[in-house]
Amino acid sequence: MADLTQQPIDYSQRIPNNVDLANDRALQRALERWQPAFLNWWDATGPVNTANLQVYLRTAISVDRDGWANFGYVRMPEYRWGIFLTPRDQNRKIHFGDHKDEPAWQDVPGEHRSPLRRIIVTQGDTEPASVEQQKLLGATCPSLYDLRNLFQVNVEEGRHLWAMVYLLHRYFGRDGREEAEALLQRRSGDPNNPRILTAFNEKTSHWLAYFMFTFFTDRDGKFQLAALAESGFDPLARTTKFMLTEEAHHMFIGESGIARVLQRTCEVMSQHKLTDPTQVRAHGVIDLETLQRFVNFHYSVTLDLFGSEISSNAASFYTGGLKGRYGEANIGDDHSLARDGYAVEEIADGNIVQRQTPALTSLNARLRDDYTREIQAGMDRWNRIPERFGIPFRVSLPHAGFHRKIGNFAGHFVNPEGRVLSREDWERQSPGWLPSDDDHAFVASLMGRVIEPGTFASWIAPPARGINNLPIEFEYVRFD
Ligand code: BYC
Repeated sequence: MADLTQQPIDYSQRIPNNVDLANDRALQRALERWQPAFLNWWDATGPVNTANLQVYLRTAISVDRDGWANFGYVRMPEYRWGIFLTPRDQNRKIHFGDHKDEPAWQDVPGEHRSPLRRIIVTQGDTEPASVEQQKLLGATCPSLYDLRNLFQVNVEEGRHLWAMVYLLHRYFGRDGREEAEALLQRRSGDPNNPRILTAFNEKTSHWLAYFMFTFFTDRDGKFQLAALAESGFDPLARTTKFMLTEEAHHMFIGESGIARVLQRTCEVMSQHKLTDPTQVRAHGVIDLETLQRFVNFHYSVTLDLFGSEISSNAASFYTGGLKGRYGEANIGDDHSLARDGYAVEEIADGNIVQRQTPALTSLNARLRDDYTREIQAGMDRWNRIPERFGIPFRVSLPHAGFHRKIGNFAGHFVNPEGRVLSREDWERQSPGWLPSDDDHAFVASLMGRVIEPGTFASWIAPPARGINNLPIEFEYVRFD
């Protein structure tokens, strides 16, 4: 039986935590110096005009599987960002790579210091980036329910930044502190000091993009965090495990958000017997063709977040015991991958072909394929909506090679069906596959600020139920 030691979350401290911060004065002081910089960053780049709002938010009160969340009204700047790790299992072993069966590390092994720091910084960088991307959305919320969910995501992404900053300060000395500062200095979309990964420099300028982002990109977060939750570096595994419990709600917002858009569009199409997208738009809802173009964009941009299909970085993260596979513990092999292969697609002589590659170097491709399976399942659920209305349209995923900037397909022109095109053909046809300025302008024109409790914008159906079993018309945000 594993011996689980756990500190309860201590909210009496300036930085709530369950890592016994009070007993490490130097670390506590360093983090207390970082805290005002974080709050300044939140003020400058977090959700606008929220200082006086009271939002019905959940806050972590325990890291137990059941009931970690406490719901109540919180003034946004008074949200208690803190440091929460799942309990330590004293007997935990590394279960893959060259260090398999050795006890999990409680400190950073010197040889793995630099790649670990890099993984933690890359992960940490995405969290504030997403808050920056979503900064203006509150001004055009389709309902109080949605506004509350947006702010819940924003504060939790802020907390995920804290999670990575704790690791940097606690385990990486001066370099870690410098990286923690740099995390507050880079800005999404800033050409002079951008966020690290491309998708986090794209704009999230309206709620359709936001729902797509939470469906597609937050789910990359889930898969990357799950791979890090396997890490031999135990503090990283424990902190990402707790982050995953928060991530589920973010992905729910995306999946249910798009489902509600589909529902509303299909209602209008069916009621007025419409198929022509121009007519659908004239009724103030988002036509299915536009929705498909946004799917094409967000899926392809998110696939780039998995890195190159073939990556020696990924191989050495695995053999080093730093980053595992999705569901590593449940995979029935020897967890070394030394002799295994994996089929990866690439382009040869103008065609997409499958090539057997070493399983170790194709770990990014494998994680991406695991991700795609889950995304496809979500889309199958979406497609039940037009089916119920007798509408033949089905949303579909473009081929993995479509519109890619990283990996085997970068520099090639692949259509959504997976056919390799010439540059000229791509330039002629691709405007029909990706959201145009006009699509963005149309979607933006539908956005307005709906803040009457229980009321929803015309382009989106209400959710099936409210938050924490409360009615849909509950006052989720108070404007005092
Ligand atoms: N953009 O060997 P490669 C989340 C660079 S989302 C720009 O293919 P590797 C969240 C790469 O740095 C999850 N550059 O890649 C969601 C390298 O550069 P150098 C975030 C890129 O290292 C929503 C070169 O290309 N977490 O949590 O195997 C809201 C070749 O790299 C990109 C993580 O990503 C790109 N997309 O894998 C909030 C986990 N991709 O060294 C939050 C931590 C690659 O040649 N990160 N490059 O200069 C990792 O595990 C790895 O860094 C990656 C890349 C999987 C991202």
